[in-house]
Amino acid sequence: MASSTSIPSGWIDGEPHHATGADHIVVNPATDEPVATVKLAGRADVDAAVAGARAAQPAWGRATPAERASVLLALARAMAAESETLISEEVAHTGKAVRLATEFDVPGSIDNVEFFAGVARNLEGKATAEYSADHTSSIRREPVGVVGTITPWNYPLQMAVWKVIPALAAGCAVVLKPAEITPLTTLTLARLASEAGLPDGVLNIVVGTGPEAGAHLAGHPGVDMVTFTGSSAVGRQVMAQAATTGARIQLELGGKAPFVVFDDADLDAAIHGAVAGSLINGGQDCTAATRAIVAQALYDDFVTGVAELMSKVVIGDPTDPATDLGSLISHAHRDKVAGMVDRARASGARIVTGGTIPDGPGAFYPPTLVADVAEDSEIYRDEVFGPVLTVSRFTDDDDAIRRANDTPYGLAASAWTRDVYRAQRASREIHAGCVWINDHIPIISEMPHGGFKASGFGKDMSTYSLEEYLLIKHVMSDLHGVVE
Ligand code: TXE
Repeated sequence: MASSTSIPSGWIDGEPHHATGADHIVVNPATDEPVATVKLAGRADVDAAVAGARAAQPAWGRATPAERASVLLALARAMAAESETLISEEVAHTGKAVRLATEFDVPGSIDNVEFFAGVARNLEGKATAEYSADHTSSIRREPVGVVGTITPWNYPLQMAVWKVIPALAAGCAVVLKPAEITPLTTLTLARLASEAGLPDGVLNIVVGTGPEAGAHLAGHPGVDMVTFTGSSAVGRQVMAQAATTGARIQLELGGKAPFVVFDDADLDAAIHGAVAGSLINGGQDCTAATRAIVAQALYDDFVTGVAELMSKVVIGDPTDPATDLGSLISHAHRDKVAGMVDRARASGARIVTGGTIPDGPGAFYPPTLVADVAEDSEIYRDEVFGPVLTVSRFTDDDDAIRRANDTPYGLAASAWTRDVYRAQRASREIHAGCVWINDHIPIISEMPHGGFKASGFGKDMSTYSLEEYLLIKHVMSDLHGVVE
């Protein structure tokens, strides 16, 4: 994409929307080169998008499941036909490795669209429930209405799809504000949806900043529900904004996933799982393995094995299919990651590998293993969101579970053991929305994804996600005259 490319500020009522706000330059963080320029959308643009969604929602809500499914299947086909565009845009504005975009972001997004096309046709209420001798009841499922969605920059396409598609399957209309630093694939998704036959106004995009467009959308009286993926701090602000209108909310916030290795674990599998699980998307993944908590007996071998494997990771040009790890999202974000590692080093933790910013352009940061971390240290407690894994020891199983749960977050976790009872105990006692056993990271459309505690509430993906976008209405009819 040429540096001079000017892109729309959004997609409203089935066509590109051009706002008049300040210019924002979308930068490729792997090269520091400009990718595109966008005029930022503001409050008036959000108002126009919400008005478009309100006008379009009733008819879309009345479309049959077959009609909605047919549009979603056409969208999936259109995404597959333009997957090269989606992949190159995703790599250009995030700096992520093309292999990840090719094997995960784009096919995962297409699969999610296909999944909800199927789910849309299984949407059932309940007829003729009998709660009283003189009445008959039915339970109707109705779309929530207009959904305002705010998405982050780490998986721009997948996050948009996870929020938008179940809403569309349920019969809602959507106004989506992507992170303004990664707007490309969200705009393409909206174009493809229109080309696939989605009625005008059912999916609207506004590319603006969080405090301006995002805050206005979250508190908009024309929005019935707000869904958000991002930081815990902003998630709380979004919740407060939505509270001003009483909109329903769903929040997927950060994580600090524990990776618990018991002394009977398959060490080799755990080492590979830790490296893959901590470096996924440069660690800019809310479910990434961040805290390895390892049995004393395996600790030294685990540290040596992980460091060795991390040193083999190929970091560099994201467009090269041989690259494992591209750049982080920005220099500012890399400075945040590097600062946390530097402070860990200064406070006595051992940087076993990585931990140094490489020379040259791009926001690259190497795979980093930080051993012997204190339980009260910043790097152990706070979300780093970079290719950084900490490792610490536990004494016994009680201590392992206590450490796993010793975090405000509760999104994802893994336990590594060959003992079925230990695995069962870990899966019951670790307080997180997802517990993997002997694996860390698989994400499949059927899986409910969403956290506990400071990681938010509600689910993305899975049939549970569709429930988020549906109202339950009880209709009760008096049968006097029919029933003696
Ligand atoms: O996220 P923000 P940032 C975590 C991760 C990362 C940190 C900060 O630890 O280092 O958050 O990232 C919009 N009202 N995660 O600052 O700000 C914003 O424009 C309404 C975890 O980029 O939360 C963007 O569209 N909206 C996470 C979205 O919120 C507002 C993924 C997310 O940005 C707003 C990303 C406001 N006042 C970061 N302020 C995950 N759960 O996967 C900002 N936004």
